[in-house]
Amino acid sequence: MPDAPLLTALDAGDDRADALTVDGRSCGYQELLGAAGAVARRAAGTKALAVEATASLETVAAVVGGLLAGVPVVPIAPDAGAEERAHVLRDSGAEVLPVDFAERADHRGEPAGDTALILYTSGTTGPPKGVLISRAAIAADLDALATAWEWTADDTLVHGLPLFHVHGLVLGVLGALRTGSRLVHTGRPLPAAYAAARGSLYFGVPTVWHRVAQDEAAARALSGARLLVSGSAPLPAPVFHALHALTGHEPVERYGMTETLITVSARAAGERRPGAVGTPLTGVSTRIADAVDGVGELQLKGPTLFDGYLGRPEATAAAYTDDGWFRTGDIASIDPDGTHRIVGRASTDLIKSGGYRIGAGEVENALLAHPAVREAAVVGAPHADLGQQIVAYVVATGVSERELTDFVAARLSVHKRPREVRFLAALPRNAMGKPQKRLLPPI
Ligand code: MLC
Ligand code: AMP
Repeated sequence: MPDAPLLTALDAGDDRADALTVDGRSCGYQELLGAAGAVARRAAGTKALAVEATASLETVAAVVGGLLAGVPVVPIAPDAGAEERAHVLRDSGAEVLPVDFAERADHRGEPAGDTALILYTSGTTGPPKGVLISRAAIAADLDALATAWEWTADDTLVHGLPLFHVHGLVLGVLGALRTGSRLVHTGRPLPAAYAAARGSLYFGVPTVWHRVAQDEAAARALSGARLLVSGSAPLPAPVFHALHALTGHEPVERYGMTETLITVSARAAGERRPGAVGTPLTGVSTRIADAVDGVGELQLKGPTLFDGYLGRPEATAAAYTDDGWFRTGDIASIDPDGTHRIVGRASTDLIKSGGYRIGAGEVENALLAHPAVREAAVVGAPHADLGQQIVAYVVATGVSERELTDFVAARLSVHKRPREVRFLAALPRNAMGKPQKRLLPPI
């Protein structure tokens, strides 16, 4: 498996001029290979390739170029602030290289490099960690998903998700280049753009599906699709039902993580239950640990798992049980017929907002870097559109909510900014002086 090429469709010789459309610009596989070849030549021999992951053909060419060169690709959120960007570049040693989509070079035949991607993702505390994702894991995941969703070269995949995470990049770009399906990336995941693309297979996070369900004309236009897929956060049952009513499709929900890729999914040919994420993909084993009434931590084994956190052996070891299962930190149950349900997270310090994973500690540290802030506690509050929204409780004087929000947006990235800031005289603490988030005033 590691020696087999990852982007099999690219080598298959198909050259539809519009095999790929990103934010309104189209190209065929030969053009993409040429532009990627030019990137690969430049990247050859570097430690890792940093890619400014805008929604553009340049990003796709850069990622494919890194893969052709056998150099790990490190996508960076285009709105990443100075602090976050510096951390990712320092930690990975990745180089930023110019990408010109008009350049062409021949550089075919993927080498058998191990690490395809290093994706940075937040933990409960500290700065984001680099997740090492191998070619073999990506290939195994995409093949299992192609089977589960009956995803083929006859599909047109449509989405508008960011290209620096598993959902938009691994499934949404590499998936198309492995299965050979046409790809239409809409630039942003707007309901009207999804409707106009007339695809067969659609990907979205629950926030996107919530917005589609609120735009009746856009939703009805999706009735001609084959499959609507939701993931990255729990799809609320009302959104499931609204999509069904408007599009005629029950959405397929699937569950994943940066560290594991997608591991559990409903099937194209199977039942789709609101509030459930289906059954394990081919090769994936699951168990519920320390279950109370059948509910406990979901643990996993399988070929799609990561190769560790870059340079953090202790964090990698802590992510596994003594008997070798990956600890997801998600709380789940399994129905008698094997259908999995994700019912929550073990730690409230990992927030999911709009499908983005955000560590409370990272936002707290950013707030504490502001000279006016003495104390900070960050939580995820339930939110109808975003799933959770980031709320910051701060002890601070002489600074406005807007200033603090902008400070975090500029230092980390826009999606990590608190959407609401509450000023307190002091944080609630226990006798040991530790802040007690559950005693914070309700939002
Ligand atoms: C607002 N803006 C600011 C700002 N406040 N800009 C600078 N500073 C500030 N203080 C601007 C933004 O630049 C943007 O401008 C606009 O406000 C809206 O930005 P937003 O608030 O971030 O958009 P929002 O509507 O909240 O986004 C919703 C969303 C997004 C669904 C589009 O959350 C999203 O793309 N989510 C996908 C996340 C994802 O792919 N996760 C997958 C993880 S992988 P402008 O002008 O640009 O509008 C994974 C594994 C798995 O989980 O299982 O899949
Ligand atoms: P990330 O590392 O950004 O990929 O986030 C992974 C987390 O997203 C998981 O640990 C889950 O908490 C959450 N997640 C992904 N898909 C689903 C889903 N279908 N239902 C509920 N939670 C999900």
